[in-house]
Amino acid sequence: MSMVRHRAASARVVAGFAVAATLLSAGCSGDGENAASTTTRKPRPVTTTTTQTEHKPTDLTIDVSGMKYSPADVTIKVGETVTWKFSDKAPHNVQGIGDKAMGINSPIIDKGEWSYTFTQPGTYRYLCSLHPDMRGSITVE
Ligand SMILES: [Cu+2]
Repeated sequence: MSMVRHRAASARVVAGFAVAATLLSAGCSGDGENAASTTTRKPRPVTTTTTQTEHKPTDLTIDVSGMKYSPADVTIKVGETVTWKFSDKAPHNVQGIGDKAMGINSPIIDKGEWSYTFTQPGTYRYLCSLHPDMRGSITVE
């Protein structure tokens, strides 16, 4: 009896496998369940890894304060996400320069953050449209 309860609990841990396990135990209450229980253990590490990948908010943070972006010129890898953290007395934005950087276009932000994920290699220049002397570049390798 206690063995049956244990098997049900481990099936619930792996959500993706739970449906199959439930169907299996509904149709068969014999020794066949032991095989299902062994299989259930394998997906667990995979599920954990997926969760860690999703919890990747930013790869690089650029501070927007003192009327400048710092660091102003950075190099990242394809697929990485840059977050601009706005904390200046004046509001600013991040606006791409040229066709290539057209997708880079944040709202004007007083306090807060804005992120952009770079999926194509190249060099992207940007400025603050309110203070065009504020400039930066992202090189994506
Ligand atoms: Cu500005």
